[in-house]
Amino acid sequence: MGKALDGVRILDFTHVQSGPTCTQLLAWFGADVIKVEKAGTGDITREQLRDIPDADSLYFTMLNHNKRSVTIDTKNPEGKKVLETLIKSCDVLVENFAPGALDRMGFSWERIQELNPRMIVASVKGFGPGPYEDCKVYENVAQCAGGAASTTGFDDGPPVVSGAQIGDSGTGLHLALGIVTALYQRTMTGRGQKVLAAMQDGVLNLCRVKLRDQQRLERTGVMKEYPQYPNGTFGEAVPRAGNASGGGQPGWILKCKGWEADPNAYIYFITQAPVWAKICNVIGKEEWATDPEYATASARLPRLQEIFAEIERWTMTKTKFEAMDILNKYDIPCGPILSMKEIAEDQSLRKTGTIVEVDHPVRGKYLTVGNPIKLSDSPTDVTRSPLLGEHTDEVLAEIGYSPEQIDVLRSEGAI
Ligand code: CAO
Repeated sequence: MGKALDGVRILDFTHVQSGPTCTQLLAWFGADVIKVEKAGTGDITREQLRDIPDADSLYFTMLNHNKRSVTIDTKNPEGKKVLETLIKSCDVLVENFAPGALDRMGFSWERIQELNPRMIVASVKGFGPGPYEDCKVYENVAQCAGGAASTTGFDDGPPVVSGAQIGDSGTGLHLALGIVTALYQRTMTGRGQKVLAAMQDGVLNLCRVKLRDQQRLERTGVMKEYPQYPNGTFGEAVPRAGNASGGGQPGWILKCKGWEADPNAYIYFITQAPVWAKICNVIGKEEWATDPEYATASARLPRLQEIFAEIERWTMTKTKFEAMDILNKYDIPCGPILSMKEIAEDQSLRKTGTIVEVDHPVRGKYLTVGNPIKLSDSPTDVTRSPLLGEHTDEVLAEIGYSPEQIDVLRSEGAI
């Protein structure tokens, strides 16, 4: 079976996390992704957080599947010529260098357009145009600048960053969508275009509900589904909401059996209004289903803490999986707090290809997260990340270089 992006060639100048997640997705959809790296060192993550000496780190291998690697010195005049040939033969150039680095290499938008007017140039930057546009940015900076940190954590504690890499992988996702959209527009216009995904913007897009709440707060001074209501105070900005649900159905994280020893023996419990009577039955508080103090969603809002404490008395008598089994029978929305160990061992995630075991010639077998997006006509086969420069000769031969020319380039240090 073919792949959705068969025939699309990507010149991949990405490094670290945000850019590589984007090009990895495109590779999984069938694009030929040619990763350009510095000779000798390559993507800095190859050696970061290493768990096996001299083997590419999991940081690198888990973000660079299904790609080819070429090493080119982009500051060497002959290396630049190789890149010019590559630019002419590719559809998309993806980069997440610090602001200005691509221009300093001599590959401005204008120059790239001269070489290939169909080229789409896609960039991740920390910030869009404005006071911070020249800043280098990493994941947590984006989480802080995009509104995630100020709205995450508990009211009596400092801002907290999320384990989910919404700044890096989140922005990579945004960029991937921008790229396929630009490819689609190119089928009509014949022209390439610039695609920019700023990490601050990507995080803010994922924090959309918090900007919603900022405006609700300014209008009403209070948000009744927040844990600050009714006893706490609201300030001028959206406060940290602990584990409250971000939507209209109140939820909280509750202890389950074994919580004293197991840091993840918890369940997320949502008191969804349509199943309120069933919740009352399950926890043995049948009277709450008809008591006007508890029977309606609005009557419950000032009593959420008391209600969750009562539900927790029930969840503490069950393991999180026992509680799930019971609650699911009644269509009560809930979710176990799964540890990474439990996720790694989950057989259903293995079956769907969301968790995949990959073999690597240097590091051996390891687990990775496969393609989370499943296309029925474009199945994903996850293949290992490339060794540094593994495909330099192969790719140069494809764009017309003879073995002798490749030898000369190598002796000049261009590749
Ligand atoms: N050959 C020769 N030189 C190369 C090269 C190659 N193949 N590939 C890259 N380089 C050079 C670049 O030209 C640049 O040189 P100059 O600074 O002289 O122009 C240099 O390597 C370093 O690039 P960089 O500035 O992007 O890298 P850094 O380690 O200093 O910064 C980062 C890293 C991530 C902070 C920065 O790239 C950035 O802000 N990127 C945009 C935002 C982003 O994606 N952040 C997410 C990172 S994941 O947490």
